[in-house]
Amino acid sequence: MIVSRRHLLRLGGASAFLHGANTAAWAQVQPGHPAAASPTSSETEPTRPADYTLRIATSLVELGPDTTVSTKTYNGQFPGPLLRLTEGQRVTVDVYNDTDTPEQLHWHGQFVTAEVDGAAEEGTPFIPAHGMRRIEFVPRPAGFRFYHSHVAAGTDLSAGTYSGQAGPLFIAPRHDPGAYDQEIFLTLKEFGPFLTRTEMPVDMLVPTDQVPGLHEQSVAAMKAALAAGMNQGYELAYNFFSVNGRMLGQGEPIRVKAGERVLFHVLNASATEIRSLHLPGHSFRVVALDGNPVPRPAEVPVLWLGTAERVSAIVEMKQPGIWVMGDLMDEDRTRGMGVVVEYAGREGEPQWRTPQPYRWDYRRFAMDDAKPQEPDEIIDMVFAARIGARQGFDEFTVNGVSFSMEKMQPLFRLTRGRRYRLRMTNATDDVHPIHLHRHSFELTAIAGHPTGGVIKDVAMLGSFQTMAVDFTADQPGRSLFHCHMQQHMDFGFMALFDCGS
Ligand SMILES: [Cu+2]
Repeated sequence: MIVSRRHLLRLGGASAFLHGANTAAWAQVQPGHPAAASPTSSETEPTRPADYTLRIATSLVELGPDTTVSTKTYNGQFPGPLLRLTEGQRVTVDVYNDTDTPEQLHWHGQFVTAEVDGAAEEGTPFIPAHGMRRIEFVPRPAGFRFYHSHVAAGTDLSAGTYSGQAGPLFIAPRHDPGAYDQEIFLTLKEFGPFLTRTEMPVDMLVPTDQVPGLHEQSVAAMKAALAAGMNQGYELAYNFFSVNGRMLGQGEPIRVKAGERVLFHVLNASATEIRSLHLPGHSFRVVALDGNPVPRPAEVPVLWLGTAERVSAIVEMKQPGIWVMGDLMDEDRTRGMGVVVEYAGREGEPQWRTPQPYRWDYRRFAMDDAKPQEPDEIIDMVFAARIGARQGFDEFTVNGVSFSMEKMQPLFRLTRGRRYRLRMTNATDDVHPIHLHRHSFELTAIAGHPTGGVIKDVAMLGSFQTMAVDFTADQPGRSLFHCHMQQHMDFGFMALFDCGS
């Protein structure tokens, strides 16, 4: 999805090509829903069209001339249409579900009500199979967000974020910095998932300090499980790799001119994978993480993004040529995880050069003398795994509790207005991109090192490491906390915060 600013202005935003679906399905708007209660809804203006219409259906995605996959998408395309909203300006969205299974559409990174957020665990009604929901919300905060399916997939590798249900969403701030020539959205995504027992460990975070003893405990637990006849839990692997739904070399290149400043909004829409991005001969000046401006923009040679993370970075185009911008993992990049960057007037084969190893450190973008305010309360959380314990998958626990989709019991009670610190310990050997719904949080310690000023909604917690994040409980109702890797959340790695009504 490559959209110049002028082009967007001409279209009047994405809505110009999203209008048009009928709104006759009013009767299916659920009672008690804000749209149903609103005086401008069905009773007075039954034909008022929605600002946006999203339609969930199984469709074909042509990753390349010889490779087409069948998957559930929004509006028959992958990624879903870029939604450009304005902070504070209420929107109405009709979501139609043309599939045989109920769906949830999650507005990732936004401060919306539990009724709208798109998580059954919080109480959001499902979009019924062959039905629709009209939802209404006030977009905020400004920045790069996204929307995606939020149903449990379990062993169904066609469901949830394994499918093509993901799309970028940008909430325009009231004051646009405007210091760039082109703005380009990149959605990184694999298709064709399958299960394996081979794990590809990714070791790319700093600081590297681990909690003493946890690694040894994990090795001992694995040995005991194997001795008891258990198998190592399933891991996800993929057949196809793409940027904006196209394998490397199969889509339109990104066309640039020497001297241009290009603002990239990169979304890792993978169901389970950590992704990286490098453009040989160039560096990324990271200006925002998860859509939130960082206190200290900094240049890095490589971007690393956990599942559902976003990075906004400006690249100064000063190495004319034809380049591969792609993932560091050779196998994944050559099979599609990349996109060609083409300077005007240049020709030839796209060039790739492997950079020096580069470790990702959120503190690079933090305040120099970070002194986060003391929270009102500290919540300790320990994440652990039971090897291969559920349907051959590892079962995850938060403070000893594996989340039950049947009971949906809140594990933590919050008091509105109080500031909380989640002090997390990862007792597993995986990196977990932890995510809190309906709030942003501030990174306040990474592996025991204090930090401050970086505001996110997903953050990678390293294996056997600790991390602390602070947030203010300013959203009534339930907010879901979970690891964003689909198989981890499906097999227990979720917890509900209840902030009353
Ligand atoms: Cu996880």
